[in-house]
This record gives sequence, structure tokens and C-alpha cells, in this order.
Amino acid sequence: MKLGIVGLPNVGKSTLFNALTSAGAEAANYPFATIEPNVGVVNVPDERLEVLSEISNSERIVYTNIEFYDIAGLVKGASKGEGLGNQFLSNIREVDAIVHVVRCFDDENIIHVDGSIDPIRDIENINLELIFSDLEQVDNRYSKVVKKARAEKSLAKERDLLEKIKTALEEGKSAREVELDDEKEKIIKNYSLLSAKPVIYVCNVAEEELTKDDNEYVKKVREYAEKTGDEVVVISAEIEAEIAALDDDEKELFLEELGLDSSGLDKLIKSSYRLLGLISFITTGEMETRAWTIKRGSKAPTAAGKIHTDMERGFIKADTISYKDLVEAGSVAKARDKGLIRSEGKEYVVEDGDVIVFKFNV
Ligand SMILES: Nc1nc2c(ncn2[C@@H]2O[C@H](COP(=O)(O)OP(=O)(O)OP(=O)(O)O)[C@@H](O)[C@H]2O)c(=O)[nH]1
Ligand SMILES: [Mg+2]
Repeated sequence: MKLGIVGLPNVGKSTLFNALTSAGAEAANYPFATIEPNVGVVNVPDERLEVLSEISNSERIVYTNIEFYDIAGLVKGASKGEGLGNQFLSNIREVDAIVHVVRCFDDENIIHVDGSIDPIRDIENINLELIFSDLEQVDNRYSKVVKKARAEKSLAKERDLLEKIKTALEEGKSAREVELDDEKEKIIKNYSLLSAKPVIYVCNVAEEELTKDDNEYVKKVREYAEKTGDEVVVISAEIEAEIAALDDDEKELFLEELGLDSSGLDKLIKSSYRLLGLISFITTGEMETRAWTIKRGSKAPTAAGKIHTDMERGFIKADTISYKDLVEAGSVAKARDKGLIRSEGKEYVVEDGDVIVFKFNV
């Protein structure tokens, strides 16, 4: 599961990527500094693991992770070959969700490709490029399906669906704004439309803005995102990248000096995880306390299979307790005494924060 960092050139995408991954990707004050995507793996912060590792006296903590792709900047006309053209669009096609970086800081020294700071114009330019690219794809498919549907009745459904999406795209709407039932959602998944991918908007603000109320730019982005139901996270990429490069002691001092905590980045990673439709279940013991990733809605055997395929094949039951109940009880033994550990079967839908011991046949 991976997220693509998308936005205009020179807005701070690589800077944000470096803050997330400490990968040291090139971040430079000129457009199109990034050409080939940078890829980085990022631990998903989870305070629950620290608490449980205390309770279990674990030797180590293993976080789960997600992948970020730092993608080349997009400009107006990109779908028609402007800037780096269609190349980056195929990079976006590969990701499961989009982190859309929006410049919300004033700084005359940093070039803006359109000459002024205007986050809504910027967002709409990017979104339109994604929509244009999708429209081309949908149009192609549509003309084929219309012809075939005359002979093959089974294609009528796809034709109607394409018509609906085509109309929305032509009105400048993103494919994710079109309401679809589950079956149609499945058909549309096959096209991997760019504008169907879930989005978080990241407002990149100046360092001084972090401790203040939202600036005018951020307010506008929030208003815009509310209409489409998308999430907004405010961050200062540059300061976050500087902080990420420090060791832990220095980090704490620096944050204190600035009157900040690193909640912006943590919040972004957690939101990204949710955006991908992912949740964690937890295993805990003396050896380790560990988070495991599953898709929301997965059943217990699927979760077991994340640990080992044998556990899925030979699944018997899942001894389960919620994180909250376990912490309240104080230990696994006490929770057992109180009868708080549930024995769940094959049909159990695992919830975020479930602490599980699987029983299985080998
Ligand atoms: N003042 C200020 N400058 C920033 C901030 N974030 C990034 N920059 C600067 O903006 C310039 C561009 O940053 P990059 O991270 O390379 O931008 P990008 O979006 O990856 O750009 P391309 O790869 O060219 O598309 C660099 O000089 C950064 O130092 C910020 O929060 N404040
Ligand atoms: Mg870059």
C-alpha cells in the first residue's frame, strides 16, 4: 500500500518526503528538481504499542509501516504533455492514495511556478490535470464499450457507469465525487482512475505559522476540502525536515525551544494510514509488541495470515481483547481472570486496536 506525494513543482514535496523518511532526497529551489520518484518506508506511530510493551515487558516494539512516493511536480497542461507531461501521471497511477501538498507560505525567495500564492487555484490546476487524464481514459473505454454493448448485453452496466463518470469528469468533478454502489465501485477500480484515489491535502506553512491559528491560505483550503469531504493536515515541511535530521535528544530540545511537538507529521502519517483504509491489530508478549496491518473489514483468519500463512490455513480461533479493556485490566492474566478475553471465530471482523492471540492447527 503506497501513497504518492503530489503537487505543483517547488511547493515542498521532496522536503516533506525527507521529513517523513529522512531519506535525503534532493530538495531544491527550482521547479522539477524531482524527476524519478523517490520511494521511502515510514513507520506508523502508535502510542498503544509503547503502553502494551510496558505491560508485557517486551524486548522490542515493531511498528507497522507504509510507503511514500515523492513524485515529480505537475503543472497546468501536464495531461497534454506540459512540464514533465504524462510521465508522472503514470507514477500517480501506481499509488493507492494521494497526499496533495499545497503551498501555503509566503517567501519571495522560493519560486512559485504561477508567480503568486493562491492555494485554491493550485489545487484546482492539479485536480483538473488528473481529471483530464481520466477523461481521456474513460472516453477511450467508453467508445469501445458502446460498440460492443450492442451485441453483448452484459456490457450495458459498464456502459451506463462510464457514461455517469464521463459526465462528472466533463463537469470538472473528480471521479471520487460520483456516488457508486459496491459493484460499480469494483468495475471502476479496474481503471485505476487518478481522480478516484482518496486524497489528503497538506498545507505547507511557514514555521512561524505553526503555533498560530490557521492563516488565510489554510482557511481557504479547509473550506474547499470540506465540500469534497477530504481531510486537511497543516505542516511546515522545512522545519519538519530539519527536525527529522536531528538525534532524539537534540530533537526534544529543539522542539521545546520552538514551542512545538512533532504532532503534525504524526498526524499526517496516521491520516495517510486511515486514508488507505488500513487498521492495525496488535500482538504482545515478552519477545515483542507488534502492530500488524489489515484492510478495514478483514476477518480473523485473514489477520492471522498476516503473521503466517499456516495460521490462516489452520485457523481455529482468535482470543481477542480490545486495547482499552486490556489496559484497564492491567495485564493479560488479569483480563483473563475477569473473563474479558473473547474467543472469536472465522467470521469475526477484526477491529482497530484488537489485541489477539491466534490458535491454529499445524
Ligand atoms: N520558506 C519555506 N521554504 C520551503 C518550505 N518547504 C520547502 N521549501 C523550499 O522550497 C523549495 C522547493 O522544495 P522541494 O521540496 O524541492 O519542492 P518539490 O515540491 O519537491 O519540487 P519539485 O521536485 O521541483 O516538484 C526548496 O528550496 C525548499 O527549501 C517551507 O515550509 N518554507
Ligand atoms: Mg521534489
